[in-house]
Amino acid sequence: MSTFVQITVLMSSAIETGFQEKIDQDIRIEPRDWMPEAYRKTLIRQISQHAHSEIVGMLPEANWITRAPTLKRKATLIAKVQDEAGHGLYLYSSAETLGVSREEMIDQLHQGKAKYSSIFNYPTLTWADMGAIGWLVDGAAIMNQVPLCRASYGPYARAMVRICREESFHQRQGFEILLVLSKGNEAQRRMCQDAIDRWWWPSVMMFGPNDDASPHTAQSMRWKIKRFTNDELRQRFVDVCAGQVKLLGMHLPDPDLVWNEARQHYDFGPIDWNEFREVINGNGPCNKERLAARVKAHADGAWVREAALAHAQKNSIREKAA
Ligand code: FAQ
Repeated sequence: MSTFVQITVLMSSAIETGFQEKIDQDIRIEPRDWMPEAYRKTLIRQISQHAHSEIVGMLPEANWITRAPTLKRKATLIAKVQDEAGHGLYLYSSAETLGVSREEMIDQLHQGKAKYSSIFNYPTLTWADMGAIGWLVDGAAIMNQVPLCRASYGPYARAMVRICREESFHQRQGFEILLVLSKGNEAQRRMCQDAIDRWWWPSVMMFGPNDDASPHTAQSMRWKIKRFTNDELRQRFVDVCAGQVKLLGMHLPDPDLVWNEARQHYDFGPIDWNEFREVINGNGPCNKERLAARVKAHADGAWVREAALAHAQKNSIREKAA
């Protein structure tokens, strides 16, 4: 090895050590800081998947805006769906600071190359599903996302602060929908239990594969992108929901769910990882419908983007002339 190559190797390993030391000291990494290519790619992968999830996640709930039972419920649901759009936009902006364009990310989604959360490939069959999504899906999202407010990458962590505040409101509105149904008549109580039965296991799967089958967790923990493992967060979620479901007078559809005094946690039954794999590989109940709806919405919105661009260009010409 030539002296020049040796010096270059030594310098880059010193830079890499310095980077990890910053992470270990909880110093935030900002867009202009040096970062290993793998760190940048991991963040682009996770943040863009997260952004896509927020955007595709609008579809199952949007389905019920026209059928919400009261005007107040309709207004709340519209606000919630709009919040999810906002979350998607903050997250795309945050990913853009890593050098990827929004168009590239959206293209990857539309071509079926980028993942989004498995949960949004399930259908919303009744009004109670709006409650179950808020309570369980937003509940799982918060459990996973509050630690992301302390992620090592500044723009991601800062975006997560506002997102988590809004998700917290979403979770409560969902629980309240179920609470009202749980105090209703026999048909309403059945609808409530049925929604919990259908959304429980897909929500448990949202946390991703078990730690020993998760290719990214160990490195993401070293880089403090993730602060807890998939299984740690899943366990917390099960523990919280096992308590909350009692307030509804309902049950979680898991005969193996039992408090384990020694572990100080709930034990729970096996997860159907085959179903999870099918869903993330594009074969869930609604994958094709969701992607087609996204592609159509993007094409239908082309004139808005063109008009906004033309307006911005016109303004900039006027400003220069003034
Ligand atoms: N669905 O090694 P890991 C929301 C993939 S937002 C699909 O464990 P990682 C708000 C994973 O990407 C919900 N794919 O990976 C809302 C990887 O594939 P790749 C979204 C999944 O990244 C509520 C492979 O499996 N939240 O709900 C899933 O370390 C209501 C191996 O997995 C976020 O995105 C899954 N569930 O950990 C909106 C939070 N799980 O890329 C509307 C940020 C895993 O190698 C209505 N993301 N995979 O091809 C994260 O925290 C992490 O990315 C995990 C996965 C925990 C999701």
